[in-house]
Amino acid sequence: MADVFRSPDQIRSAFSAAMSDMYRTEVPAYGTLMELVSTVNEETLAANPALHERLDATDSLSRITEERHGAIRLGLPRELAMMRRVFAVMGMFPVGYYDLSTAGVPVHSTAFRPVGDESLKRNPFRVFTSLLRLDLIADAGLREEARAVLEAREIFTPGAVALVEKAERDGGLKADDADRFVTEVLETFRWHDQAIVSADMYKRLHAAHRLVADVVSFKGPHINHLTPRTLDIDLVQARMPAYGIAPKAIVEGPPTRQCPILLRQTSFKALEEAVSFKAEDGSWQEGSHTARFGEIEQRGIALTPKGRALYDRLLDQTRARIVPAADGSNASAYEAALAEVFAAFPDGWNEIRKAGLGYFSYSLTGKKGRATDIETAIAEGLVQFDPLVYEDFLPVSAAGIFQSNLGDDATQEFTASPNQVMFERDLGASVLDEFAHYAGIEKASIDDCLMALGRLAA
Ligand code: OOG
Ligand code: NI
Repeated sequence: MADVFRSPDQIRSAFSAAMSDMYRTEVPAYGTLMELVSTVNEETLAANPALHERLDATDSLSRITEERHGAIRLGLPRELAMMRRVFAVMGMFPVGYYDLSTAGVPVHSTAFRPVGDESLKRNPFRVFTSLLRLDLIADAGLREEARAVLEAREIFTPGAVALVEKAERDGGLKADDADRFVTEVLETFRWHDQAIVSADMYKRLHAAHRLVADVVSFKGPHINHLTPRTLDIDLVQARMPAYGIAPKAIVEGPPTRQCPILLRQTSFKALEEAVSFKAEDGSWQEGSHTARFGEIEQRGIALTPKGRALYDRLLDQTRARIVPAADGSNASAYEAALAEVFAAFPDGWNEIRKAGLGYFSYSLTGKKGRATDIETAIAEGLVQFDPLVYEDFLPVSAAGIFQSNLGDDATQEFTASPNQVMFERDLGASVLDEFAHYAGIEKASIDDCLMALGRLAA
């Protein structure tokens, strides 16, 4: 059928691939990192037949090499609201609210990502999307100047806007339009080496906060990193120098474990890139800007509120003992403390499950038998369980990633002021609760098993 709509999953996959191609051309080190990650993933799978088998059995193997997240920073509520509509066409919806002001970064954020088991398996591409908190800029004069610059820019092409409206009106996009949509929307994420402000204004924005300069000075919200998923982040981190890439001092998140939990991330420092600023007389003045970097991540099991509370407590305990220094001088002491404190977090899948710390997906083993509750079914060997992958982000880790790319001078204080109500008003929608979402996937898998066992038994 020629006039059938492209599925949002297909559009997202095409967009993710196009973005990866563009970023590889713009930031060659990203391509190098992709090669390193894919080598390490192949080695890890070859050395772990059991992991290979479970990833294959849960339909998760094929998504891994294609898997990545990116990040952008927006300037105005209307940009955020339009971005929500753009991502919706690709089947990506806002999940979670992250307040980064507590960590000295004047933004708050959400992650646009697919929801639902099927879509995640097809392609889990996500974009961490931040909105600048102009209200946190202390200097009222500068704040209004910045607002005026942002008000005058238009980050979406007319073609992109028209196609979003068409998709909303018709309920989808056909093949031709979907292809044009990908091309048009990609423009918003492109790097621009000509600033839209003068060198003087850039300097003043930069002095307020480097992130303010990054958001306000350019025509659009250039993608600032694209992160492939690795199955062994310690190995990638160790090999980065041999590939000519200098990693940040420590891996953010939990320590190395048998059973990976949540998310571990590391990055390489932002590149200093040539940009030009427009002088009063219309001539261009050479300068530089650092914003774009590389990052890798290893994803583990999604934790329940109870598991997450334990994670947060143990991370706090570690950081009360030792704060990782930006220059890496205490990196091994920090890693040792982290490992020691996290010994309190069970490190076996069944222990994690029994303690109600993580979310799992349940499936039939194929063995015949009867059971009316899931624990009996597991005990009888009728049902098996696999960890559900954590699809979201961690605010402390995100702050660490922001900071490592902003330089030490950027660690300034803001009054902690989470404002989810304001964020959702600007977004034009409420964000999904990540816990409810994982719990729903888990419950559906249990219901499916019990229904099938009931039918088989009948
Ligand atoms: C986003 C940083 C957060 C992550 O992986 O936690 C992030 C940014 O620098 O804009 O991407
Ligand atoms: Ni990231």
